[in-house]
Amino acid sequence: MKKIRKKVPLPSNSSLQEEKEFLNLQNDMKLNIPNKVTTSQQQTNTYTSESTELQQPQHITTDVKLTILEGSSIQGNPDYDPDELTVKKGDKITVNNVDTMPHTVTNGESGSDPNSGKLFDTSIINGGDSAEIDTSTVDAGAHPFYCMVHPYMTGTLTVE
Ligand SMILES: [Cu+2]
Repeated sequence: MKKIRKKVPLPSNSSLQEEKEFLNLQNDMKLNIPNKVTTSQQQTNTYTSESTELQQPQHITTDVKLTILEGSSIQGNPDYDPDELTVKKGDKITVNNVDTMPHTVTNGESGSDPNSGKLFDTSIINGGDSAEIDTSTVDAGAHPFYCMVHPYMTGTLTVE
């Protein structure tokens, strides 16, 4: 019994050492050859995927800014900046009213347009406040918009 107990740990130790050496060999092999290749492939893939995402902006939701300029309430003044805004469907538009007067961004030609406010409508944005337009539910196309308070303030939102 004693002899067996002494003999049993010896081979198990040696086999453990062999396993460790074998693992070390495998690690060495991985480190020496395939890992270096993998590392450079990963770096290449990272750059490739980044440039791919940039080339396919429909997968990225962009935060687009629309500014209601100071003095917009006075007819003839510049109002929406930009007047013609183009976004990808799903983009979020942040409307900043930097004027001191309340304004809206409401789809339609005017208040008498039967579709007025049906595609998007910020409702009243007080001076200095902001609002958001979610374009994920807006059909592709060119949509005129106006301000319900000052209907001479007009612009066009194009959703691609
Ligand atoms: Cu207005």
